[in-house]
Amino acid sequence: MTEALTAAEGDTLARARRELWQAVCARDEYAAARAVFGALDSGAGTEDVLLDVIAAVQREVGRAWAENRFSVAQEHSATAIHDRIIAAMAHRIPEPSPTGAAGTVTVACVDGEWHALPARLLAEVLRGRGYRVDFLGAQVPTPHLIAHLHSTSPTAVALSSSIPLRLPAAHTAITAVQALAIPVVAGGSAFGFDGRYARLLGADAWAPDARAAAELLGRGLRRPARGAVRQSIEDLPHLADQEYTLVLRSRRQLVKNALAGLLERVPAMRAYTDAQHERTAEDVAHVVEFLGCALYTDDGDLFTGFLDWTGDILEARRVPSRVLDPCLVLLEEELKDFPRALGFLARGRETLRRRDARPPVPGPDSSA
Ligand code: B12
Repeated sequence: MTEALTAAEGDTLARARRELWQAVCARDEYAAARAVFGALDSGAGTEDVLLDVIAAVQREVGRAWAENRFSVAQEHSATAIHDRIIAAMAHRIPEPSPTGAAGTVTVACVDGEWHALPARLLAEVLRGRGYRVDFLGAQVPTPHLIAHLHSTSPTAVALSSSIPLRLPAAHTAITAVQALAIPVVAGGSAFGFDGRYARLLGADAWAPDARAAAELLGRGLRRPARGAVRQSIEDLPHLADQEYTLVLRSRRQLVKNALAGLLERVPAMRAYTDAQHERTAEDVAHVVEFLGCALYTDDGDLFTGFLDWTGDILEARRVPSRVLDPCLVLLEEELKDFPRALGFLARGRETLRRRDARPPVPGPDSSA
């Protein structure tokens, strides 16, 4: 929230947040538009409405889904409403000059990244600050991004990613854009709450949110030297052990073997419905992918953080997080010659054990 916000503006934004939340819960796009445009008509700033109303409600949507209060369809509906409201707001902002008084910024999501809304919010904030924004949206394949930049030569590229699984693709994009002597600012939750993965992958800058990104771009970014593409291994020497490459190459077989092993060792699975089998397959694939990502970054926290997050999601759906343990055991057996992977899997199992040992949270009907 901006410090300069007056109490009246704060009230306006708090009211808009409440009304927008109610509107998306009711899947009522007209009420959502009234909440947002009402706040703007009462004098709230566009940037504050984008970040302190829409982004705040969108994060609440994420929490509601994680806690099993919102279905996937409700989350999709809320996101779609926000998307359309942001588009309608965009056309109330005066058009920046053709070159952009402050410069041109290409805003793109990393290859494979579907979370376009955080990038869209950033794009609108930058437009409001006088930048000409070239918004490329979700999952932009790196070769297409590079071909595009050859003809557009922006002042900077803002790369967005929300899910850490996209970090290897982000690395490829960062180094390829920098080879064109265009600086890259990275952002979105994939890069870590403190930007640690943006630094690890050699981005020129990182910002935690759209306001900080605009301020950072306003101070100017140094152009990287034009030259050859840096190889991943130059930034990440641990990749020399090939563990990441081998796990990546065999990931389909790893998932298949883990699922077969689970069927053998977890008798309850034999009674699973097709939908339960499908969800288990998704969870196992996710475990393998996050393990691969931890190997890429050599960061065990990335794997244990994922297990903690999955544990919360499962427990909100009344499934104990310890159901993940047999999958980690099977992967330990499959990856017995991979010391880094074994270290991450051991830490992962410890995370699950610690979760299991926690005292149960009293439910609403608890008499304690
Ligand atoms: C909407 C949504 C989706 C939609 C996205 C639609 C769209 N058009 O964007 C869909 C349905 C596609 C989706 C899919 C998935 N999602 Co999703 N999704 C979300 C949700 C609910 C909201 C995302 C959002 O818009 N956030 C709001 C904005 C405001 O977020 P923000 O990060 O704070 O943005 C600010 C900064 O990050 C910054 N910023 C953003 N980009 C940039 C770039 C630069 C350069 C800079 C400087 C700054 C910057 O500025 C923004 C504004 O200040 C989040 C929950 C959440 N809390 O975010 C989950 C979430 C991100 N999704 C998640 C997951 C797991 C998935 C799936 C894997 C689900 C699945 N099993 O299929 C897939 C993955 C898809 C993929 N390959 O990318 C998890 C990720 C967990 C994790 N361990 O990382 C989350 C956190 C859900 C949760 N609560 O657990 N998702």
